[in-house]
Amino acid sequence: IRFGRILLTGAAGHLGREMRPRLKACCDRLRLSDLEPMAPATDGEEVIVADLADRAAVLALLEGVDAVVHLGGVSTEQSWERIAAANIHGAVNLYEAARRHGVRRIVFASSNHVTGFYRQDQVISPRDPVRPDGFYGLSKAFGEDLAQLYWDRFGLETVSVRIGSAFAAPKDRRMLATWMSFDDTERLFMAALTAPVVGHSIVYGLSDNATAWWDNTPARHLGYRPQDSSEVFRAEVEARQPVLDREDPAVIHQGGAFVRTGPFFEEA
Ligand code: NAI
Ligand code: 15L
Repeated sequence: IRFGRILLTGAAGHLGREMRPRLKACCDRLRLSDLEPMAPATDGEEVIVADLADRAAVLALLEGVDAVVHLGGVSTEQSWERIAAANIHGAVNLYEAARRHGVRRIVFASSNHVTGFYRQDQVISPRDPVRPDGFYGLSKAFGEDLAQLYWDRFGLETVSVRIGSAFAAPKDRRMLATWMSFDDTERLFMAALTAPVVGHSIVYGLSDNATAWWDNTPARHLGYRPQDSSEVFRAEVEARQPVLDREDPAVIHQGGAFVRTGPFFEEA
């Protein structure tokens, strides 16, 4: 499948920069947007600086768009005000603009922090109840509910990808379970964009890691087949982090350090 115009939000970010050339390869025009400056547009690209919290700007941004890969937003635990502006108001602005412009499908970068308070000895699936580990995870849970609402009421399809840790390599022992390579991220986004019927589907974003806490069976219809594994990094990662404090909530829970960081603690 080749797309007409895809909108990539969060294009100045870490994952956005990685996905830019990969998405460009599957569409005629790639519209790139972020709050921050981006590399200038090349052939077939459009670059638009916009704040997701700005309703009018987001309405204009979605004009002529066929599908969206929505990576834009606050990506860590920060003040509620910043999270609410980008991930709550920004998400509502995006979905409402997408509905008004007849966009068919959105791939939403949700996060494993939607279920960060499950323990690392539990294997969960997208059907288990959410257990956000902070305001950030809570805002992503809101984004998933928003996607469900826009599917149920308006037939706007979404794949919510609860990304684990999408980095060049796992940074610590936890990420041996949560890691998703950039190539697998591309495979998962492509599967989410092209699967014939998705409604609102939720899938965890991880590679074919030897240890994993997430069972993606309910999302098998997407046809995502990860090709990479964190196992090649295990020896090096375990040597770098030889001892784990088993009393530490960050070691016990799937969300890692997110379960004990954030504005709650800054105010204490
Ligand atoms: P990032 O923080 O590098 O990129 C996010 C981008 O969104 C930034 O360029 C930022 O300027 C932009 N942004 C923030 N607020 C905005 C606003 N109000 N209006 C317009 N743009 C705004 O994060 P990263 O790692 O690239 O992640 C991309 C997405 O994937 C994020 O939504 C993040 O929550 C999600 N995610 C990423 C994971 C990872 O391992 N990289 C794991 C789980 C989720
Ligand atoms: C996320 O949601 C963050 O955006 C990312 O920076 C990582 O920390 C990731 O989760 C993770 O859980 O490793």
